[in-house]
Amino acid sequence: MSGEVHTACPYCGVGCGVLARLEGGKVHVRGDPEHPSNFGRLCSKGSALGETMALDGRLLFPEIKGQRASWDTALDLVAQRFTQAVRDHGPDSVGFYVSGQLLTEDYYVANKLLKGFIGTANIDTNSRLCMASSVAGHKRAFGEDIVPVSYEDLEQADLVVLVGSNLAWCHPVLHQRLLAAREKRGTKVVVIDPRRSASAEDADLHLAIRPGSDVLLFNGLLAHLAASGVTNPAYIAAHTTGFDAALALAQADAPDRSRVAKGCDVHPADLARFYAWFEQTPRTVTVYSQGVNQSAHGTDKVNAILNCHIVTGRIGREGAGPFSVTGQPNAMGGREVGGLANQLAAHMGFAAPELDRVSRFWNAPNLARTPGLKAVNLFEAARAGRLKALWIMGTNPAVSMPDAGRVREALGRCDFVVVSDVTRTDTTRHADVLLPAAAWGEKDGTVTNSERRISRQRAFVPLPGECRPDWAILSDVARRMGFAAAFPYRSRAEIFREHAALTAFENDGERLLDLGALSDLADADYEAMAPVQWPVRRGAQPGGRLLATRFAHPDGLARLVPVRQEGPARPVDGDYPIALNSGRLRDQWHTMTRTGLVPRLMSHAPEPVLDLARREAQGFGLETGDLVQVESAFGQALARLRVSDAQRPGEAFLPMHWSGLFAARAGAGAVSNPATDALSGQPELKHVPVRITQAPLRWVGLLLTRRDIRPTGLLHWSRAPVAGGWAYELAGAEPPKEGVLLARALLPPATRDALIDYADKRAGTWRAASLGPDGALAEALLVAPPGRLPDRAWLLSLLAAGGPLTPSDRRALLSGRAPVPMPDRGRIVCACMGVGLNEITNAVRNGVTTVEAIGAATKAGTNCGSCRSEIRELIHAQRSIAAE
Ligand SMILES: Nc1nc2c(c(=O)[nH]1)N[C@H]1C(S)=C(S)[C@@H](COP(=O)(O)OP(=O)(O)OC[C@H]3O[C@@H](n4cnc5c(=O)[nH]c(N)nc54)[C@H](O)[C@@H]3O)O[C@H]1N2
Ligand SMILES: Nc1nc2c(c(=O)[nH]1)N[C@H]1C(S)=C(S)[C@@H](COP(=O)(O)OP(=O)(O)OC[C@H]3O[C@@H](n4cnc5c(=O)[nH]c(N)nc54)[C@H](O)[C@@H]3O)O[C@H]1N2
Ligand code: SF4
Ligand SMILES: [Mo]
Repeated sequence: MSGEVHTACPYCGVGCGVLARLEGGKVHVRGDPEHPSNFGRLCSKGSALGETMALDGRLLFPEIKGQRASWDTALDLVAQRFTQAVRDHGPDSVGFYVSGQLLTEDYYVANKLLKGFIGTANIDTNSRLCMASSVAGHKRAFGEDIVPVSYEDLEQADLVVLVGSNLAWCHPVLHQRLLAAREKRGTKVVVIDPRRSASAEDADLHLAIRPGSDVLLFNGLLAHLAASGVTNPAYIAAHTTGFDAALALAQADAPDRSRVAKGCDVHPADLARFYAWFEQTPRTVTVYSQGVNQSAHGTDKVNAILNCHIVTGRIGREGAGPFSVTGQPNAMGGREVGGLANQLAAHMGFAAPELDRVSRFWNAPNLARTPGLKAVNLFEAARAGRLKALWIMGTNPAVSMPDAGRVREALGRCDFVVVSDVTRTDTTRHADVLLPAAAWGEKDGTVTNSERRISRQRAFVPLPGECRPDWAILSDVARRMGFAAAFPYRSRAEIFREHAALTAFENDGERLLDLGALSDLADADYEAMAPVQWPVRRGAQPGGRLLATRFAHPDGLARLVPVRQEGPARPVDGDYPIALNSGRLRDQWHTMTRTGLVPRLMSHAPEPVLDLARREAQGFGLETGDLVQVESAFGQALARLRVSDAQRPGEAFLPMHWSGLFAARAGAGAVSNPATDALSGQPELKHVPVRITQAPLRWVGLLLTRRDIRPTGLLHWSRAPVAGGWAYELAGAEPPKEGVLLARALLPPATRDALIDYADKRAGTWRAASLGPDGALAEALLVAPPGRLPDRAWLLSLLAAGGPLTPSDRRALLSGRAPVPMPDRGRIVCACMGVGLNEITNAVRNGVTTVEAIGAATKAGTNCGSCRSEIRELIHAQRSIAAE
């Protein structure tokens, strides 16, 4: 244990405990066996954390207009420009756009500075794209944004319903906990998702509903529960209001089951099975995530689900409850401090008594009195010139916002843009002032996970360059703007205590968020703080289930909210006939700023791939491997096509991850619709009508290089880190001769003459390579007509080997033929053990038939387990090919 620091994973909202240690200049991580979120487990991303910590590409110094500047100059400028904008145009002319990846202390200071002292509520967060509909739904039903359940409930449930949640890939350790519990108690798992996701692969029942038809499905369930007599009249009478109206609208929406089956486009028998299981299982947990939230009717979807739990009294009890899982490591912490534009602070809003209370607590006479602009409107205000100064922290809106092209335009037009980040991104390109923040492993503070558990993230490496933690940067700007008295912070502990005190301030139990017992934590206790679930009231046991009988509305009753099924913000039509869905891949985190640097994480999905339903692929004459253009009314993207039986007819899926640093134009953001839910302001990121056409390709290429470059002038490129450097896929619409010139221009001028340079005019292929001064392969470039690139395994092995080439390798480079055929492992399926697709399918061909036996034969799936559903699918697929 010596030298190991207890910290928490900076990726998903599961909030796994990590033990990290620096040894021999390398960071080693393992799961913390004592952490109650993961008990020692980590997923593929968490286990690769040590590989993301190299400093190349890190921002190490402040910059003004791209030139290095001192902290003093940079912060003076930020303070001066924000002050000037407020003076000339009023407080609403400035804004912050922050992130669920900030620590609670950072978040608290940002919120207090803008709402309390600058005097505008124009602070919004990437949680607007993520959790806003759940927040709005919780507030409507419960009176407060409360997640009532704990992870244990998932293990104690007999039925787990995953709605719009790909838990297997997005909350992998929680999913592994669920699967382990299922082994013991036979839990049934139902997945409700238009797409056959990895989670659906593992489920007992998958309802591939029509996108956006969740309200109808749950209205039908509510009507069914009422008709079958499992609603709980005593509970409804004592603890809720609105039952009759909610039921009446549900019955009008879903008069009979066949109407629901038709509307949701699922088999009536499957629907009946789901309804019967739900009806018969008191211990039911419904997990929901972005398939619910990221919709123009996300809030109604949330309430449709909550209604079914409330009317059966299945809330706040062992093994029962609705469970909105958070995405980011500190999405929950951000909601606690009030990082959303329509929250004030500490679960308080803008009602007069709350304004009064917070302004007295902060001693802030200038407190913002009304909600501020939500993300989409905030950027629109910047585009329209109303927002004069914008500070972006810990998020990459140029990639992750819907209609991202318009957001880039907004960033270009805004007078003054400050970006705090740890690395260069598509957003930092627009920064007037760029501030280098402390990254994971360097920063220190608290985060709250999906089950309301507060954990410490601890530093275990020194701050590199001139990096500083976000809270310190913000406090310095606050002081420079004249608010020194309110921002005296010298440590994170001081900030945390103040935040905890605010949650308990004049709180006689009406706000469930209460961290009162932590408000006088000594510095040493803060340093040593063990994970703790809130509430942490003075004189009470911390944590536990919430909302069994008392809700946070003033009358203590839950609201049953009548909701009606509505269509998508923009339906498909003749011009844009395909419904495009978007979301996550197993081994990538968001815009790839960290996970995109790790070869073994990138190898699961090395290229941007669009999954398109077989029916449309056939109709359009498209095949797996084609490069396709995806166009919506908002923008376009280019990706490799995969014909998919996991998509419903008429539907396609594009990962959200690719940014301009990893591909020419493969981002889902540019294509996505900025239309939002009227209540929550959350955009409909899961549905946009598109058309899909073949890209006009005349040549393709592969560049292997040790350099980190960003090609320009090409129709298409994408890249992936590989051992020893990068692999760039290139493609163009020009005649191959011009393609060669374009591709060649990517090589460094100095080495262009020192190339092995060979063209086979008849075959239309061309290849080049150069060696570094050390005699090792430095660059290799292949250009060929589409589909004709030679096998690359050998070239990749040369780049990986790194040493001087042998004479036979040199001869082989000249001849273009590998000296010995190299086995191709194929795309990596198991990232932990590095096992490729071909190794697994070979094992199946040799008669291996179970996931366990694949593990024994190849080691695949034996570490974190997140690839096991994919292995199961591969076994099925291989065996059905064999059976044909
Ligand atoms: N590997 C990985 N894990 C992550 C992240 C990551 O980047 N990578 N990010 C984290 C974050 S911030 C978040 S928010 C979570 C997100 O976690 P999830 O919400 O589980 O992930 P998504 O892939 O965005 O979307 C979930 C599913 O919603 C489905 N869906 C689309 N439309 C509908 C619909 O109309 N109805 C229903 N019922 N389902 C629909 C999609 O097909 C998709 O499978 O993941 C967290 N974990
Ligand atoms: N089409 C489509 N778009 C989506 C989604 C989708 O499903 N489909 N999902 C949406 C969701 S749920 C989310 S949460 C968003 C996520 O989208 P983003 O928030 O834009 O994604 P990240 O890549 O995580 O950006 C985080 C940035 O913060 C930086 N960073 C990391 N740590 C720190 C720190 O301590 N301090 C500072 N200052 N910076 C730091 C990282 O380098 C990175 O640039 O994307 C949304 N966009
Ligand atoms: S499950 Fe989430 S928190 Fe746990 S290791 Fe994986 S990414 Fe990190
Ligand atoms: Mo998210």
